[in-house]
Amino acid sequence: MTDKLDTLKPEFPEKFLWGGSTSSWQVEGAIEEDGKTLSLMDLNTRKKKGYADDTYASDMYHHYKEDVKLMAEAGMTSYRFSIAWSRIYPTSDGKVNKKGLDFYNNLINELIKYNITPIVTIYHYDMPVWIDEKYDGWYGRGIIAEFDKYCRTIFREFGDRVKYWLSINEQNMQICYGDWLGIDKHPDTWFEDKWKVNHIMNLCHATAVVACHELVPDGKIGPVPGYVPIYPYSCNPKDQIAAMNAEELTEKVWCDFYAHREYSPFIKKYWERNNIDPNIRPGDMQLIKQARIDFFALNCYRSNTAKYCSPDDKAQVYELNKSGKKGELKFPKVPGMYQLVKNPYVEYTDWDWEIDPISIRYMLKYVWDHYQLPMMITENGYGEHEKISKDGKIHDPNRIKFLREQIRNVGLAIAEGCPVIAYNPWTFLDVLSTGNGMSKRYGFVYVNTTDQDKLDFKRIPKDSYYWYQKVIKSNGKDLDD
Ligand code: BGP
Repeated sequence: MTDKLDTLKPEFPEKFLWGGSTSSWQVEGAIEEDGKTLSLMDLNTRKKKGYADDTYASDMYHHYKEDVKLMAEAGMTSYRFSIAWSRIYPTSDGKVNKKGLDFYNNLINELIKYNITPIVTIYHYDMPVWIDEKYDGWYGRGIIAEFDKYCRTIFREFGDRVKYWLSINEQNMQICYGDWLGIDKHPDTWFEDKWKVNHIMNLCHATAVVACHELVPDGKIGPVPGYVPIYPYSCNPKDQIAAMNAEELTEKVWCDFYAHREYSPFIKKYWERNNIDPNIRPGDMQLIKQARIDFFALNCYRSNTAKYCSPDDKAQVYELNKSGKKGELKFPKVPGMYQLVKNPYVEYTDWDWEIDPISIRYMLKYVWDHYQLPMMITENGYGEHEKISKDGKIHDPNRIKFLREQIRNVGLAIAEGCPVIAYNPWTFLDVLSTGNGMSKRYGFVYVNTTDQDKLDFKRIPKDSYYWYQKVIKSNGKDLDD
């Protein structure tokens, strides 16, 4: 395993933040309570057969005090969560919803009471329906001014206590897998449209960065790419170029943009070759140039492996495993660029995700080498089908094994000189999975609700909760069971 790879020992700095991560639509519930209106995610989860809808999710809206207490008892020193835009601005009339602000003020105050540092995502997939109807969502430039207004409101309201801000969750994944994450409205033209949508997202990211630095004293802000390190399948030089192509088109294009505040030569040439016009207008690049990020927040669950794909090959879209039965995932083929393939050196989860703890170390080293910015882990975790055992407990040895090796590799990256501020695995408590509702659980704490039955939302700490408590107490030194 990884500890035999070399003689290094994992290290974690003093005051390292040990936390957990969630997002509003996956955890809160109360989707039409206290003035909140619906988001597209609220509508989507209802449409997907077999998935729990998020009317209740984990009902954190009503359990937040109990949940924060559990975080504190675990010893957590950070909590990464997102704000639901449609709780703050529920309609197009421009009026802020006081009760929405109250909910997040109360949550933040509760965290501060226990010395838990809030890390707040501004946007985590939950587009307000009214924005979509009025401006065509991410397709129209009208969203930019509304996003700016929303950001300024939350920075003014919470910026005295929230110093770490995250702009848009996994923008790269939203663009790469637009159909899955619900932003691709016209599949026939998505190949070109996605770069226009991406540019609008970039402008929103930039307004958030600029406004944060203007309004939050000592505020720091960064993007949250979804990061899947790509290995070449073999030492065939063609596989190496394929891996670099895959890396560019799924993550590097975004990371380069955030760090350098301009589009990379790679993507400009790609647009040129493919006759793509991302619709960059006068003034756009000036705004982008001002958006100097403070750190990278990184979500990392797995790795991918890339192989040469001939230009004459047939294209295949990425079909994710939506059932949790091994073997359903179909890897993509992008003729002339790359294809992804199974990695014979790693094991796979029931959802065909690579179990590869070294990937997180690789990512931290890669991002540090390329951009020299501090980093924090905002997602990393192990999804599993889970039930309460006969003894009333939840035994999750696979999660402990997975996280232990991931944490060890974060510590090894730190020992090699990578500045990492925080580790916030997905998730603190069971939340709705983006693809699989409550059938795919990630939490340290079990929430008693299923896709079929609402039940009582009772919180039951799993074995991994007590294990993580020890890890935190020893500042990452004690990783054993
Ligand atoms: C990330 C998202 C999260 C979360 C996680 C796990 O990409 O930011 O919102 O859902 O993936 O994915 P899933 O729930 O599909 O297993």
